[in-house]
Amino acid sequence: FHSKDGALVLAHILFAFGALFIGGVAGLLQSMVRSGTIELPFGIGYYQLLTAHGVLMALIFTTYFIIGFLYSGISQTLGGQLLPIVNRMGWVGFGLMSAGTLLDVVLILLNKASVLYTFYAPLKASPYFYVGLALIVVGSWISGFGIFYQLKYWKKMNRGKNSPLFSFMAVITMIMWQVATIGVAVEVIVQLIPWSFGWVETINVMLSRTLFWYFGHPLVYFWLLPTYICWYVVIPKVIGAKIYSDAMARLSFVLLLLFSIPVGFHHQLMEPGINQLWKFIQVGLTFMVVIPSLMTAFSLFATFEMHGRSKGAKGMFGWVKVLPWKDVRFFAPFMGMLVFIPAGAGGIINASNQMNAVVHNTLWVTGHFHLTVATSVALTFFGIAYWLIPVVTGRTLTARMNRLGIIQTILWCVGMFFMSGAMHWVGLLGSPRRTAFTTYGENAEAASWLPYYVTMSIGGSILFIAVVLMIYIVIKLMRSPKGVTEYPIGEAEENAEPAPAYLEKWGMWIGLSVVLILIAYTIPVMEMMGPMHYDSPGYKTW
Ligand code: HAS
Repeated sequence: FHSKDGALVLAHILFAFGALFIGGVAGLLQSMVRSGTIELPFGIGYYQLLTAHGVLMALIFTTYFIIGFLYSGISQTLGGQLLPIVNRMGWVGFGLMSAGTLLDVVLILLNKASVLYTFYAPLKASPYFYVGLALIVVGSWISGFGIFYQLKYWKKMNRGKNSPLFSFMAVITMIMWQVATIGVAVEVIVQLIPWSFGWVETINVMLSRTLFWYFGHPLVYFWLLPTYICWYVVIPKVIGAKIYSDAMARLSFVLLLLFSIPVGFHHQLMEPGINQLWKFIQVGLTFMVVIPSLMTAFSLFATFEMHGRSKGAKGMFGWVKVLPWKDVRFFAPFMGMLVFIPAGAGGIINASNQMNAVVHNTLWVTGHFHLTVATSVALTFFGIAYWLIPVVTGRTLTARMNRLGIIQTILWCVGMFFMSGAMHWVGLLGSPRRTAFTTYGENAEAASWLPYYVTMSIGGSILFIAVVLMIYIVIKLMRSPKGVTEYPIGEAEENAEPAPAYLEKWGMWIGLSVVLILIAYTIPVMEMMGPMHYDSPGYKTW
């Protein structure tokens, strides 16, 4: 692996794990402060810690890891080295994002931005928090443009050829990100910054939430798509199999691009200010975005089964036995896949209008995203780290680290089983998502939630141990013996048909995606900005 690209990738990955560690500490502390188990000095409070936990885990760990991983893959598959300008763009992106992150973390720690990771109005942070967010977004755009540029150059050099599957998927991921972040950029620049500086007195809360969720839902697919890249492209190579269908993998990514964005209203189903018709349309589109995930499940089962049969596996589930259970590069992402089955089912429940009324704003939702992003995605990213760190540092994964990695994965799953399981259950009993337990005082209903809270903290503590173990593994990986580690990129089945060229008509897919967004959003946004809306002075959190 080229050393200059390796340094860029490593910087992203290490920053990501640094964020995971601090975010993990904040996660443990917030649960203890929320339940009243401890009181912290300097009045450090629940919402402050919850903001630190959410921002560092959900926004910073993921974004850095993803950009590092995508850069590594395009360097590997598009010419074996990044163009010097692309490498520089990667560093500029990294620099801007890091400046924004440091500014935001300081403000959160100073309690000047306890506005949670969703940060929409009416909660108001210090204006500099929003400036930090803008830097993070602009930095990620520059990194994204670097990826597009590398592909454009490769295409020029390889006229008429399909781009390699990894880079095709990386480009789709970043196109989706660039289109989605326009919403949050407008919210931050046009609404939040002028309002928090005091240039305007009030803010249109409905619009702010809508612009956030226009970005917030594709944000979760920005976490999922790189996870799918690993499942589609890396896992077949790791287990010694072939990719079931290159064309189907590409099609599922195109569908994810089309349907990930015009669905933000499924986070706002309980909001009175949006007409039912538009909610109905966006729920319909939400069910469309489930289809590529079902296609992914089908492809993965097919890959595993065909591989098993090629090794002589018999019976309906004989193929399960021949999978490399002792290889953490497979085991960690596989556990992520397994968890994604109930996690996805939970998502479908959330998206169903009537059932959303039962679960919205309860701990069920927190349980849902700890299975999706904090298990399926996180375990897959850990699974990638076990080979990516050795690849970019010119080292090897030792048997001891592999064993520790398996233990880490099991600890994570056990901790999450208790924590997320209890969250789902107590959510159905009505326990709210973000309100401190103590708020409900002596209420008998609230008292019945207590055993679930205890289970949540037991699970959370196991997870904290697993975070510390992961950080230990990362440090050890940086010092493992020198050697060459292969970058695992799978190949398609020999008799597979090549992917049709129209799948790479970027202009057409971006155009279609914009049309769907306009259909889903134009009229409701006009209504929100029309004469019937009320602006709010907001609530200053500091
Ligand atoms: Fe979600 C809320 C609906 C997927 C993350 N979601 C959230 C929030 C987050 C989040 C962070 O409609 C909270 C936001 C906040 O702070 O308020 N979600 C869905 C739907 C899906 C879905 C329909 N969510 C995700 C993913 C996330 C994520 C992925 C992160 C990565 N979600 C919602 C809704 C809400 C919501 C509502 C709002 C709730 C509210 O009221 O506030 C779908 O995309 C899910 C499709 C997935 C599947 C599963 C396919 C299974 C596969 C694995 C195959 C396994 C194999 C191994 C092959 C259909 C691909 C098996 C081997 C064996 C041996 C068995």
